[in-house]
Order: sequence, then C-alpha cells, then structure tokens
Amino acid sequence: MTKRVCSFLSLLILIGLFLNGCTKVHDAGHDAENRRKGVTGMSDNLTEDRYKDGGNNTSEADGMNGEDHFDPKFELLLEAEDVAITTGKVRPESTYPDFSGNGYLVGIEREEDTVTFNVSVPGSGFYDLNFISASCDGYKENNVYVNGEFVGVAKVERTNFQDSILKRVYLKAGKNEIKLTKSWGWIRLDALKITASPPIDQDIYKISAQLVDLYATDRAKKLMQFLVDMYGKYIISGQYSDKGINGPEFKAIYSATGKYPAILGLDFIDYTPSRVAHGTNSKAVEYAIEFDKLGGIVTFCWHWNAPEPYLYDTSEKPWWSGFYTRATNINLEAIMNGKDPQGYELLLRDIDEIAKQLKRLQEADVPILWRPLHEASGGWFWWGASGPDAYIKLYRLLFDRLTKVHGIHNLIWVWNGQHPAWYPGDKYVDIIGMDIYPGERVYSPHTSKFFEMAKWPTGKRIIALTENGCLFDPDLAFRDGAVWSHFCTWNGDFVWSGYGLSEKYTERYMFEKVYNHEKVLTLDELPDLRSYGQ
Ligand SMILES: [Ca+2]
Repeated sequence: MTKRVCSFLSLLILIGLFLNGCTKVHDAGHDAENRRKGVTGMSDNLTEDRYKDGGNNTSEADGMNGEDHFDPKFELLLEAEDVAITTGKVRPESTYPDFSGNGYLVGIEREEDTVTFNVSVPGSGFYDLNFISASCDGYKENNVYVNGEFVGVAKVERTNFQDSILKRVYLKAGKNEIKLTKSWGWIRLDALKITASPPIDQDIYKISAQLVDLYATDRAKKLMQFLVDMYGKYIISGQYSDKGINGPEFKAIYSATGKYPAILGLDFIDYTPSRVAHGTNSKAVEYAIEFDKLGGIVTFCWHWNAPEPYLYDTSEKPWWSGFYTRATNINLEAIMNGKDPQGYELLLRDIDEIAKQLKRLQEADVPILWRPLHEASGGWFWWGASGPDAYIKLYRLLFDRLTKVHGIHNLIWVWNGQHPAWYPGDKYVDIIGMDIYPGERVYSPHTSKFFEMAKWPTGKRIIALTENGCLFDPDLAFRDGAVWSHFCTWNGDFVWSGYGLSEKYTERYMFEKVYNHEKVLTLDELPDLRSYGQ
C-alpha cells in the first residue's frame, strides 16, 4: 500500500469514526476499509472509441448462430493498443520497453478512464483472463467487469510487463464485454490473453476433519465434521450482530426472508482490558451461549484494543479506536523480539482476559469458530503493522497460551491473515478465511479469489468468506465452483439501516434469494450439532 493510500485510508477511518460515534467504531472502520477496497460503478459514458473494432473478432461472434461449443484449448491474444475501446484519457504509448505488438495503453488514472475488450468465445464456460501489464510504481490492482458484472481485480506488483491472471471467469458463447476500470489505476496495459480454464479439481472440497488442537472438545470435533461434510455442497449463512439473535441485523433478515442466519458473528472487543478500563462491558458470551442453545453456530473475532500505555488517546486518535495501527504506537516487532518486555507482559495479560471468556464458553460446551488477529496483511490493525514474522509469532503465542496454559479446546482456528506469507503453519490453522467488501450491490462470488486461495501453500483447508459487505449470489458460486464454506456479513448498515432492512449493499430481492436458496443453510436447517455424526 502506498503512503498516499494509507493517509487517505486514515482520513476515511477518522471521518467514519466521527460520523458513527463510539459504539459503532468497528463498523466505521470496516466501512472505511470498504471504501478503500470499493469498486466503482461502471461508466457507460463512452466518450472515445478510437480503437473500436480495430481487428477485434466480433464478426466471428455474429456468425456463430447461437452455437455453443466450449474449446478446452481456446486461446486468444488481444493487443490492448490495437483493439480495446477506451474512454477518458486512456491512450496508446510505445516508449516503455518489452511490450508486445505495437505498444500498450496508459492513462488509467480516474474513474472515467476505462478499457473495454469486446471478445467472442466459441462456448460458454470458464476462462482465465490475463491482463498483461506493468505497474507504473509498486503494487496496483484494478477492477474487472464482464458483461457489466464485477468479477475481480487484476493485480500487478512490478514495473516490467508481467502476467496478471484472473482465473475462472465465466464467459458466455458469443460476444462478451470485458472492461477494466480504475481501482488504484497507474498501469501500462499491454494485452489481454484469454485461455480456457482447466477443469476444477474436485479434490479441493475433500478436507480432513482433524482439528489442529489434538485435545479439541467433542463438540468442536462435531462442528468441524459438519463443516467438512457440507463443504462444496452447501453454503452456511452467517451474520455479525453485537446483540445476538435479537439484534437488529437478525431481525431485519428474518423479517425480509423468514429465515435466521445459521452463524452468529460476535466480537471480544469490549472485553479487552484497555477498553474495560474506560467502562466498556459486553454480553457477547451470553449471546453466544443463547445462540448455541437455539442450535446455531458461533464465530468470534477480536478487535484487540492495544494496551493502555500504547494508546495515543487524543481527539483524533481516541482510546476506543486502539485496534487500528494509526491509534497506537505499539511495536509488535519489538515486543516479539524481546525488546519490550513490559509490552509482552501486557499482551499476555490481554490474552488471559479473553481466555476467561473463552473458558466460560467452553464450560457451557459451546464450540467457536475462532478468528483472531484478522486481516493482518492489510496493516490497518496493529497486529499486522510489523510484518508477517512478528504477526506469526503472536499468532503462535496466542495458540499456545490458549490451548496449553489455559486448556481451552472448544476452538476451531480460523486464520484470516489474508496473504500466504502470513500463514502461521499447518499446526495452527483449521480453516482459512478471506474478508471481502466489493462495494455496493456487487453479488459476485469472488471466484478468482477463491481459486487463488485454493492454491495457497496452506495445506488443503476449508475456505470461508469470513466477512463480507454484500451477499454473493449462490447460483453464481455453484456455477463457478467457488463454494465458500460459509459467509458472515458484517453488522450495522450492511443489513440494518437504523429503522429496517438496509438495501445499500444488498437489495431485498438478493436477501430473499440467498436466505431461501436450497443450497444455503439457515438456522432452521441445521442438524442437531450436539449429536452430529453419531
Ligand atoms: Ca501490446
């Protein structure tokens, strides 16, 4: 992430925090993250079409007469500078070395700067889209739409021309419009290479139910067995709500769809000592126990407010935002390398406090999908601000402290570092998760991201969408074979407007579709997880 984006993010977070107030701090933060990650709407305002039909293969599509023959060996290279339709200030250039064809396109810098390829393929199916490009400076990602639907981001890291492959994008037989728009901008786009995707390896859905904690409770084992059995066949619905099943998010979903989510998402945030010192209290454990009694599944994250000595606690960086990197001067690297022993003791103190809550849940025999230290590689939370080595040390410390010192064994460990370099190792992770906020009313199942994760060197694990803004369309997920184990929509205005269902991120019809879909499991459809598999 560039410094400019960092400070822009900080500004957004700050604005968000002020607008949302103290009690909704994490909503505001995520909202800011969303906007950073957010995609912009498609511009239909084609102002320039200098390159229209310049050797494009649209005439072939016209002659196809509705035939549909997928060719597993299909391959097509389109030089951007020759065939793409551009808008805004996108223009051809040929001064930078090592391009193919006659040059490349530059000028993808603003919302109105777009590049569109009209492509026809002989058969409906999945294709890998390779946006061969070079970054103008450091990591860049940009949005890709196919026939008006957001399908993912094309990423480049280096300044020489390189592959940037979006895997398994569905194209229909005949004409398709593939459009690249600015997210970060600032790339040189050389060509689009389209190849038929290889078939899915169905083995990705065959997962061992063995938990990394060899002393896992019977109920944790049963829950994992259930998740493994459902994986690839059903998607389990989930929703964050700070007030449990009677929270506004669950009520809004129930009144819109007649269904409750199968998973309740909660947060240990207000059990953190540096927040408790300011008077916070929480009933999250009670809500978890209540939901478990009703037959549901519980997941917990932990917005870990940094210990008191590390909080700036100024009007711009208040104490209650101390889980953000920007609001604390904690140095995790120094702590984990023995250079700040007091900090180490304070982290242990915090872990021990959360352990007390986990112990209460264990005593109530509630298994937890436990997702600590989330979104680390993004760097916006302090546990991700010192790089992967310090993070991995902390993750392992947390695992060892909870399982070995506190004897907590009701946890299924969900790793949400979001980048393979941050993987703590096969001994510490049961499930891998990704948090995705694609903007507003984007129902893509994030197919490319799913298959990217399936290739990570993390062992073969269940892949979950551990936080989402919009719901995704389950029909598209099953069509694409990107069957996330579960999703868990974030709280607040992702579903609740303050007086009813919020349609800002997901429209009512999609709530109805998802929650009543035959392959999406809701609370009423869960088996008895206490006796599952017996
Ligand atoms: Ca080229």
